[in-house]
Amino acid sequence: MTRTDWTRAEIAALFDLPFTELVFRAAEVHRAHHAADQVQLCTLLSIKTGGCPEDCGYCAQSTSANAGVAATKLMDVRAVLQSAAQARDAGSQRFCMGAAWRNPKDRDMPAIVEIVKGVRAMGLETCMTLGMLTPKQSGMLADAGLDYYNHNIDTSPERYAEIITTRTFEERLETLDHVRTAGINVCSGGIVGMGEARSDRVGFIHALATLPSHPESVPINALVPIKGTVLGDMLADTPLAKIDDIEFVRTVAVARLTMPMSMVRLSAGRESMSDATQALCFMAGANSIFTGDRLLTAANAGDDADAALFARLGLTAMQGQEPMRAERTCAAVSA
Ligand code: SAM
Ligand code: DTB
Ligand code: SF4
Repeated sequence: MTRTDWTRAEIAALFDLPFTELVFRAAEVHRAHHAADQVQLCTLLSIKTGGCPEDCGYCAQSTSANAGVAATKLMDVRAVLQSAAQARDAGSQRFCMGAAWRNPKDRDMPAIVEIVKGVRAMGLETCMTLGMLTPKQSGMLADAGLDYYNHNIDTSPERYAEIITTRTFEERLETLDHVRTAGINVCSGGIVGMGEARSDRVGFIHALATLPSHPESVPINALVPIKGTVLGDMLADTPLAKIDDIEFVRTVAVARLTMPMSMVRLSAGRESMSDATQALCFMAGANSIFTGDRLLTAANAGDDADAALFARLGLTAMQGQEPMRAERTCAAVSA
């Protein structure tokens, strides 16, 4: 039975464990619920880039940033399907499509629905991240057969307003609730390395692990510091704020321990991560990555580097599907 009644003190105590003990415990939990030598491959495509009215301090696609990202319109359905076919042929299991929107407009929905149906018909799992959704839009995506919706909580509730001022943490939870209610699997995680304190990492994992049901996928991104974004520029000025690799691995391990059934994705930031750090993340329970040489706007490790890494570590690409609906919890948030 997975727990959704974690306390912050319990999560802080996990972070405080001796590193080898923490990784050992996380590896045990990983092996109890997953094939530990298999890693899920997901491919990202930005289907609508830039010009976003939100002011997320990490993001190159915000109109508040000055990162040289040109705004585009929503991609043509056929072009999206072409990219999806390439991803499938490269061995990807899930195709994740992102749009730089605060929320989709109702007039965007028919094209989005067509994209979901088309990608799904190719035998790929579908994931979309389009910003905030209404219950009606969530229902339309569910009816189209969308498998996952990505909507990150990004950091601790108390730090949220320092990173994003154009929406609230509460609004994030509302969309997650709409998605869950519509019957779509939830993908939600966040970013570490934004100059936060360990207590924020505790609060971030606590918020995810005490949702009424754990997200089926939990992306843990290491901040990609992009010049022209608030956080990218801050980190360039204060390099000491960069997160320590061991602390990053601890975060992955605590996510694995508190959300045993979830897929924990080692997401953005792998391009500048050593093989040794990535190996520790896989040891600590990460079992999913983004493949390809591009994330949304930033560079990713690339298929050749990943093939070499997998060969070096004896990892294989996950085939077929993890259970479509991960175990549901019934414990109250904090009874
Ligand atoms: N606009 C949608 C939204 O915000 O929900 C979807 C796209 S948004 C780019 C998806 C996620 O990417 C963000 O929530 C954030 O966690 C992650 N992300 C964005 N920029 C990043 C960066 N520079 N480094 C690491 N992660 C980043
Ligand atoms: C997630 O948690 N990470 C992905 C995906 N969900 C959409 C996005 C990472 C973006 C990294 C920065 C960029 O490419 O602009
Ligand atoms: Fe917009 Fe998403 Fe970037 Fe925030 S993270 S600025 S919502 S695209």
